[in-house]
Amino acid sequence: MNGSQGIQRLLITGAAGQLGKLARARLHGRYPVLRLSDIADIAPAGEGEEVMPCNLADPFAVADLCDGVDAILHLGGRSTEADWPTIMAANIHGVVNLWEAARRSGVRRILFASSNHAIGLYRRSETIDHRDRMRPDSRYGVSKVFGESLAELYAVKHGLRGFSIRIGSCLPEPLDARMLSTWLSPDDFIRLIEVGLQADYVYEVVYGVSANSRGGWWDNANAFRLGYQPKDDSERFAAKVGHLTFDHPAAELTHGGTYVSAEFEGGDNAVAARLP
Ligand code: NAI
Ligand code: 15L
Repeated sequence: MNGSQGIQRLLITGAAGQLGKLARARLHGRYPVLRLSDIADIAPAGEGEEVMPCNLADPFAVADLCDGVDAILHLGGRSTEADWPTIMAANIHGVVNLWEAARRSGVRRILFASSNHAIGLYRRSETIDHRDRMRPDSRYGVSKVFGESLAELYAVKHGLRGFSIRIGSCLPEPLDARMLSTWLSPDDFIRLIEVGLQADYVYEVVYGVSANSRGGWWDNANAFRLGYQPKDDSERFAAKVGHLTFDHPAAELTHGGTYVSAEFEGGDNAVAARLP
């Protein structure tokens, strides 16, 4: 095996989305074929690319999508909080369909875009690693817990390598004080994807976060062990956004921020009583 682990065709789901467009641009030419898929419109295929529109909630379409694929970067689905039917279709039925089709097609590894909202209920005063139990902060976070569990099941029982990346906040710049701790730069995102596509593992959980001076919420030793070397630090944006905090204690106390405070029933006493 060379550095690309013999990957001939890499499927990127969510290719029309923010991270999908980034991955498409940055992984172009690294593998013989990028298969790009989304429910939304995608820019036409260029050299070394295939475009296959697909609703992940449709098992038959997903079966076709996985045919001939060696590895998957799974970015598709609902990327923020939503009602249950929306979450169920894209992030529950969608991942079941994808992993099952991947298993049947002989796909060898799937990188899963999980989220910090799978562990969003932890307090900022706590440092957690990949072994701490998941504590989702939203319906969206529950769907990421489900996806991680599914990935581990298929890795152990079926030999389909799984790499769950609990992404913090991946965008060009942090937008508020919380993101000074959760920021994942676009360059570090690609570095972590490369580790996931190349490293030797059965199933791993890593944090998608840069080398932020204000880190400390997530001990990312597991990612470093596998070869991740983040280079960016949010600190250069601190003066710009460091004063931007939230007005709800549940948001300000926790890793998940406003995903925790949204729909939080009860006042400050309830926050103190229910957030251990
Ligand atoms: P995005 O919302 O820009 O992209 C998601 C894409 O999935 C969209 O293009 C959408 O059309 C597609 N999609 C939604 N439902 C679908 C369905 N039923 N079938 C097929 N495609 C469907 O989100 P973004 O920011 O690019 O995130 C990518 C992944 O990374 C998501 O899974 C998100 O949960 C995860 N993530 C992203 C973070 C970030 O900071 N951008 C942080 C944590 C996790
Ligand atoms: C996520 O999971 C979302 O996909 C993204 O839009 C941000 O909200 C991010 O988490 C975050 O926590 O900043």
